[in-house]
Amino acid sequence: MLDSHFKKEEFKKAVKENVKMLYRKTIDEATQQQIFQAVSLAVKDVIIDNWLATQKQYEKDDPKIVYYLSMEFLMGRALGNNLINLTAYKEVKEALDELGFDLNVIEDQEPDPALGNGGLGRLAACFLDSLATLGYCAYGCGIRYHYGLFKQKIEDGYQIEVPDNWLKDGYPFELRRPEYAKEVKFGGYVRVEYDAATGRNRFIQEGYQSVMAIPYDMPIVGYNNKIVNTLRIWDAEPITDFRLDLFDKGEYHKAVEQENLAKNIVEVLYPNDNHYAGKELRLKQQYFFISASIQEAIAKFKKNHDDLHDLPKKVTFQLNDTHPTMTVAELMRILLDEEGMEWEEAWEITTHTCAYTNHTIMAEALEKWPIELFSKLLPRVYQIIEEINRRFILEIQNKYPGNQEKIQKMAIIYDGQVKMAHLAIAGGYSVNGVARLHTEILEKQELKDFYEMYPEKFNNKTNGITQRRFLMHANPLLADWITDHIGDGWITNLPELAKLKVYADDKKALQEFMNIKYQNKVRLAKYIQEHNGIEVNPHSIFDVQVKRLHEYKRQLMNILHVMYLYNEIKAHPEMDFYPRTFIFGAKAAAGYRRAKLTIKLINSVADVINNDASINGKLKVVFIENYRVSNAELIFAAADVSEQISTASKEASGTGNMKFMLNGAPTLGTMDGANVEIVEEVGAENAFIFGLTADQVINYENNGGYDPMQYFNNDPDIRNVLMQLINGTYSNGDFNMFHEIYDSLLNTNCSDRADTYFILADFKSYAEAQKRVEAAYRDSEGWAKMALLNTACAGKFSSDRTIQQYVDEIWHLDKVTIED
Ligand code: H2P
Repeated sequence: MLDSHFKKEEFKKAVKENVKMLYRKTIDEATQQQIFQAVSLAVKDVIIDNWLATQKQYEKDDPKIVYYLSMEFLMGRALGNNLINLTAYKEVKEALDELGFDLNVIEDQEPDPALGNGGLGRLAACFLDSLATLGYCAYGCGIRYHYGLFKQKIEDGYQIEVPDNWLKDGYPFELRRPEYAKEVKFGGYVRVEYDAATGRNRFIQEGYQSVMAIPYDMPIVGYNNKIVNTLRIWDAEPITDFRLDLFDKGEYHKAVEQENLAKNIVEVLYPNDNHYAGKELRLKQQYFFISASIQEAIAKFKKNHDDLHDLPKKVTFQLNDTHPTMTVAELMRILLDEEGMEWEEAWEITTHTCAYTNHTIMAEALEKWPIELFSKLLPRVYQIIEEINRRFILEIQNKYPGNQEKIQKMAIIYDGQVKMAHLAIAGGYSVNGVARLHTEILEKQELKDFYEMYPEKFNNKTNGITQRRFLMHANPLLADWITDHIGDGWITNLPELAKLKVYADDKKALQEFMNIKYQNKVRLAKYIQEHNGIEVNPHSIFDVQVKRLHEYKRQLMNILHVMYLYNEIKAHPEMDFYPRTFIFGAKAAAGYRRAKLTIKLINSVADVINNDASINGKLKVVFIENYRVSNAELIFAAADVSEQISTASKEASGTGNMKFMLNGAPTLGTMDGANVEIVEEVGAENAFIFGLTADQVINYENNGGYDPMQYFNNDPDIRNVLMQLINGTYSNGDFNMFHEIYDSLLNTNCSDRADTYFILADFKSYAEAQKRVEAAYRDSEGWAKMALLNTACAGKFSSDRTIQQYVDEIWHLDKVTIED
């Protein structure tokens, strides 16, 4: 299956040569990091041949291109994944063995490129994998942040953020492409000039500052098909290192400013997904990468097409959330100002080229930029948005004559703010949600007015994940076992997993399946021992919640329930209790106080429980430090129970839920996001569902009537647990430490509605579902069957399926195969 020139002996030779060339060392003298670099370079060499061949094929076939525009790409490590997709993993492992190295250890040398916060960025990464594997021409476009998402350290139970200098040793899988550099302009003013020749005004931006956007390309290797696509991330450099002309004119200050602009703009990823903070630098980042990406896309199009009116036939810009919405205005600017088009024709092209994905209904995420900030930073782009808005309001008036309320609710510019979601909807041809329930909520609730106006634009694309990373790479034992039983078709056609269903009553198969789970639990237990110094029992139930820390995801409900269980065990020492290990992993946005306090609470509860010898290790709590793609892979493979417990209606889709399912962990969750579809696939009897429905939550939100105090007053278990937040049980007698959390639930002195996320309303039904989990786990054969059926029914949740739906229903791309 390997490229013929990718032979073991040659590969070993290449590694040795690379070590020599890069470090003037022999292989025995090199550090593991140096070996990683040398191995990666040898792998890159193979990739580059395929990359070239892919480019040639694209030039020949001229397929339609999708540009996936995203502020975030949470790629995770590339070496192992590239080897998997080159179908060279086992061979390279052997080759390295022969050289005396362990591939796993070498892989661990790679920094996790963490250019994203959570699900949104990881989805983008899975999509790139599927696009390449399915043979579609796609570019990911983003930012080459010098610092990715912070590294999390836990000190005294608190999260400490440490900068993630992922580029410090050099990243072997990137390629600097200065030949495609683009200038991006900020600030200044717009001079209008009448052009007698055309009879039109020309708009010229003057007095601006600018930076050069320099692309770095990363290869995206398709699975076993020789296709290599490109993730293009933009770095910023000053136009000239030292603007002597300005310096001479005494404008030293300006020259330095320009240099600083370049330095700051790509310095760091905002660690605040789902939360709009209104920072000027963030707006600069957005325009920076969008302007560079769109300029480059147009330049590329013009290289082999004469008529820009054909752009929608050949190009689609997919906007990953509203962060890249500037695309609409920037494309208009290029078509109007640089290509000399009339408004109507430019608008026609733009609205057939841009498409928008919504990832959340959380109001805090809605991007609204103050017009002063916006118009000062992007004067020409702002003018264009004003004109888009003027025309859009006319359209609304036309459709709803005299209806002022519609204008208030739908205008792009209103109340001194530019509303990015409205621009994205008006300026594109598609709006999609990321799970069926989420799309329904968008249509009926959040974006109702827009849905009524443009029903044809709305559609659903339920998220997916790539099985190449989250099964093949993450769980090689299970991957091999599956292939032994049903062949390897599942690697590119995940629904084939359904063939496993025939083993649901096969005792031997079930035992093998659970034995693999056990080995993965041992692997994770070792990691926990090494990283947390906590010993966990691999025979206990591994109950896992890993995801960004946010109140709506309700890590708090989980830990409150652990406190409740602990109370139960203490009160009834004789109680038959199946040993449990509750595992958490989560980063909290640096400025999100309550989320950070929840981390402290989890760690404090862990401290008390893990050190209480009287409970004989029946309960353990582990907070895994620095949750990220690489340790996620270990965690998913080892989980028994998948905690997906968001307040119904709040989690747009979730993708972790799919990764757990694929690895044979049943869902303990609410009917939220893609959980609904997971239950539909696997059957309600193979999941543990509890809690308010989305309709019930929305009803409370719209009509009131929820009173958490009632639960506090009427339920002694709940009261007991909440009192422990303020009586020092978990804070060495400090009554104040967790008071804020207590207040947030009961509103004794806090301003927002008490218990915004309905934790007390769902608590008992959650605890009851947890009891069902325990009972089910005791029946080991029944559990094994349930676990296996989860894997067998995960076929729908491949990002290959998601991407094929985007292609069929939104993008209409052409499939490409590489001719030998
Ligand atoms: C978000 C949503 C998830 C969704 C993901 C990808 C923003 O991710 O909340 O429900 O699955 O996008 O569409 P996250 O919360 O994990 O950062």
